[in-house]
Amino acid sequence: MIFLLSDLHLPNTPSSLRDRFLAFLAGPAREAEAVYILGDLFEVWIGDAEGLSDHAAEADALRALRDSGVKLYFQHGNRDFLLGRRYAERAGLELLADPVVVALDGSPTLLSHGDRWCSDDLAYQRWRRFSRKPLTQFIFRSLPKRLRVQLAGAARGQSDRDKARKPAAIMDVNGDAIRDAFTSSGVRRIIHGHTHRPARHRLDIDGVACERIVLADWRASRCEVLALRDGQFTALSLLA
Ligand SMILES: [Mn+2]
Repeated sequence: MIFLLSDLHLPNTPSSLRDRFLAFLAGPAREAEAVYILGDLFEVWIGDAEGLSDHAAEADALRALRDSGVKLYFQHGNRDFLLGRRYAERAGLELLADPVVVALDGSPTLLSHGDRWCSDDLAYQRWRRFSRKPLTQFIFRSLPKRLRVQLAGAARGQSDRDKARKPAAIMDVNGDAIRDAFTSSGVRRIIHGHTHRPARHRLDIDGVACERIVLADWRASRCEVLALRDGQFTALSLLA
């Protein structure tokens, strides 16, 4: 069995979502061959030093799961793109490129956080390019913690205001971007998160039946992971 999840947006304060994630790692995840985390596991990430202290519980639980033989993969989201090697090594996470093709149950599958395909949102794509530059990240990392906290808060505030203001359609993936992703990668299946629009979309790409699966974001009323077993996808709810 393989589990895929994204967009948990775990805060660095006590939260039922964090408890449910830890319970998942100690429980159902133990049955898996691999767990793929497709970004935005954490709500905010200003650096690994802070992450190692704020999210020590998650690092310990992930590490224990990895040590039990479950492979753990992590792709960066737009909230936790600064998660680095230090935290990844401590937690036993293998960092994946975005996008990346992996064989899931023998079927090549393109995995991504998904924000790259929201290409109608030009302002967001500008921010994305800027924030992913090595120089930007180098400068950010060298700032004092107080300033990094402030900047991360400002970026989140801007993103929340934008979300309230922008038409819903531009915050979804762009159809042409998805078509390009299918044709350039040659896969028949894409799995991503980010848009908070969980669904399974069937598409016809140049006469080939393809599928795009969107993972569910977590909230108090919905904590679910996608399970893949014997070629079948099912959503597993973690609300007891
Ligand atoms: Mn996201």
